[in-house]
Amino acid sequence: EAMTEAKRQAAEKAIEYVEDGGIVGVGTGSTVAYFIDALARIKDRIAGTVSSSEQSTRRLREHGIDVLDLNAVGPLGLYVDGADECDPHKRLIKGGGAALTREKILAEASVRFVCIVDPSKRVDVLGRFPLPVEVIPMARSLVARRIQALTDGQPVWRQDGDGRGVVTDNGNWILDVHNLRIVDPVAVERELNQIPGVVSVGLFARRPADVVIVGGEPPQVL
Ligand code: DER
Repeated sequence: EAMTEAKRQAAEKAIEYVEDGGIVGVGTGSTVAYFIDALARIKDRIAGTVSSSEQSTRRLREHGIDVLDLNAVGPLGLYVDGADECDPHKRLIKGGGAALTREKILAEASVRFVCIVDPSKRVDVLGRFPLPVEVIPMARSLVARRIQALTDGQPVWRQDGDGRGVVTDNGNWILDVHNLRIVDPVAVERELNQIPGVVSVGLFARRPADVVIVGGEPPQVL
């Protein structure tokens, strides 16, 4: 259907940003899955990748693409990842795939962050999508109380299909904060980041995307 085609179009356009001999930072999610499949077609042109999740690592390795340790490679020339929401300033909500912490680390390590989205991700104000927050398990109650005090949001612990709490690649839990209208994303990111027990917040505002590719015929580059 249309959005799937748009995800693929955005992902394939992102290949144009891959430098010969470069090491590519790879995000997580269904749009990035199309990017990984496209990257496989040019894998001999790159020196390898750094991955933001076990999920993406599996897909990369299935294609025979090298996955390297971030600590062994230094700054990345390029990071490609999806988003749950993108505002007009290229600030994002991410974390729908529970990989926000490693995604944010790779975005921070990258010179150019290229975000690939289908048109449904574009919003004027962030917050219709529940804001993911990664939380250290022993601080679950404290963090939920603090977020309720700080925002008029409704925090809900993310569960998998069987009603069990989702545990991230880092062994933490995810709190999805509903009903936020985030007019100042940098301030909200800073406020929530300071709560002891919060590992990371799914707001990419202090360090927004550098390029946003919106799938379509032709794809739109913002
Ligand atoms: O979890 C994430 O941050 C993903 O990048 C997510 O935001 C995008 O997932 P999708 O490409 O499957 O919509």
